[in-house]
Amino acid sequence: MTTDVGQHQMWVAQAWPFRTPRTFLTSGGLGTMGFGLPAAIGAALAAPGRRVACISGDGSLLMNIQELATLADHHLPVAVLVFNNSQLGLVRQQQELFFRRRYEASHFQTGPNFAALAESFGIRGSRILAESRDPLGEIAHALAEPGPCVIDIEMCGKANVLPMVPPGGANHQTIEHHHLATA
Ligand SMILES: Cc1ncc(C[n+]2csc(CCOP(=O)(O)OP(=O)(O)O)c2C)c(N)n1
Repeated sequence: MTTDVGQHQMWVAQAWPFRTPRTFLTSGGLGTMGFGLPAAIGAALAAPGRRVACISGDGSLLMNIQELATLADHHLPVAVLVFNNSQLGLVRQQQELFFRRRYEASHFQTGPNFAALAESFGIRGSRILAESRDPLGEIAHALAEPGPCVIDIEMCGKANVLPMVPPGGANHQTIEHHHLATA
């Protein structure tokens, strides 16, 4: 499992049931957007035959989207799941919680169709819409086929990742609930 940087990364860290050491490749600390896809390619090359998932955000994936060509060239079993909220979600969350909802440059007005973009690189692409009645089933269906794929998953743009440590704060100042942050 690899990730990029943002809300999707925190959700993976908080919710994915990791069982084996060294199976979570993520760019923490001074986290670098664009890390996820090349890291997934590296993981797939290092562990032949194993399925690798890269969970990314619509902002982060665009930072190294050209690596879809490398993925296609090597035809590696990497599934890129885009948590697509049409936002730089973690930036939006911080503007909401710590900057009195002064939103600036955190909402995308224009975003690509990542499934079509994948197809243009010769990689299978699919799209899960917010109205889907069976998103997990659709994701499982897309993952069932071998080879590389990009699954563009439309997300709610209002969700916040909690708990979180506020910028400049220490771990004992972790925010657990939304109302604490906005009080
Ligand atoms: C190269 C780089 N530029 C800027 C940042 C600062 N930054 C951290 S998270 C984030 C937003 C990430 O947005 P997205 O990839 O869409 O993920 P989301 O938070 O929506 O899940 C930004 C701009 C960074 N970590 N790396």
